[in-house]
Amino acid sequence: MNPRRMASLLIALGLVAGCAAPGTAPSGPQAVAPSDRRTYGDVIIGFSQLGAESEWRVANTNSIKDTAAELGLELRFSDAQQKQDSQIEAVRKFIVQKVDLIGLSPIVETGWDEVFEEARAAGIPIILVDRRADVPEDLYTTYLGSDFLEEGRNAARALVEVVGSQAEIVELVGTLDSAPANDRFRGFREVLREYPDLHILDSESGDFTRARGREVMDEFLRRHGARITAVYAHNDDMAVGAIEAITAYGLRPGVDIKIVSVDATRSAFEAMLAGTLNATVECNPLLGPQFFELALKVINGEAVPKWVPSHEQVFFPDDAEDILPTRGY
Ligand code: GYE
Repeated sequence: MNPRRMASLLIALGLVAGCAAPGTAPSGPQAVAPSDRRTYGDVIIGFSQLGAESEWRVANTNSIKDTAAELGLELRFSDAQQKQDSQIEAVRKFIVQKVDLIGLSPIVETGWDEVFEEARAAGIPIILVDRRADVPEDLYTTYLGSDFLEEGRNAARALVEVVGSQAEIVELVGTLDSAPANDRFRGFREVLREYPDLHILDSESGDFTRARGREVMDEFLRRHGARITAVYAHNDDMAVGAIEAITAYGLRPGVDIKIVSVDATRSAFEAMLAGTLNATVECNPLLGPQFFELALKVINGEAVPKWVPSHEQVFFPDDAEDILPTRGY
């Protein structure tokens, strides 16, 4: 095993260990008698998706819709197009429609208490999918999603692998007040504390989109020019935008400016093969099967853990050729 692969494996193991974190106590109402058990064919599930801002999100939506179709269950799907108000409206509609359970991927962490209380008063359980909401734990049944803090730490560890212990970093932050942006920001800094010569020169939101990633990177280059030696992007779409900006500026992405990002989409593997991206931290969007399995358990009153974390890895260019053909997103 080459040293890169070994490092990648160790990082992945660290991530798995990091997943045994808080809030794993089982929760759930009384289990129903076996004869009354519901099956996929007779439940209605509402899902409020936050938007379609990234490749990750498109894969996530497809996973939810395709799995529902395979299982033969009725899915009411709503796309909020990046607006929290539309998500709140969708949840209220699902309550009126008396769906059996609501899945929600909250665009931001705060501002959910009232509508979650309404769902609880109507006896409709909520499962948080992908992103957490900052509400009391009894207002949702479980959270299915990644350990974003660990992803931030892994991005920093990967950056150290790539640049050594010295760099002038600019950071493309995800959507402000979203759980992944908050945690990827914090986790990265936790590890950076051990490296006094890794400096964050600048940090700004690119809203998880390729277009904004490019604009913000243009701005960083105007401000700091060739002083920048590394980019940390909170997702691959913004990293791809940054690659475009760096190329247009006349520097070589992946060479003059090293880049580490999060998600591990097909575009990230393609960029690593082209030599323009130096590492990507996996964040798994294919949550459909796990979500509906959890949903049915909850509807049938079975206990589920308070957090179901996804298992994820870190990939470097050495891995790209082997992994790209197997990538499902
Ligand atoms: O990393 C990013 C997307 O919430 C984990 O949202 C998700 C993030 C993902 O737009 O690409």
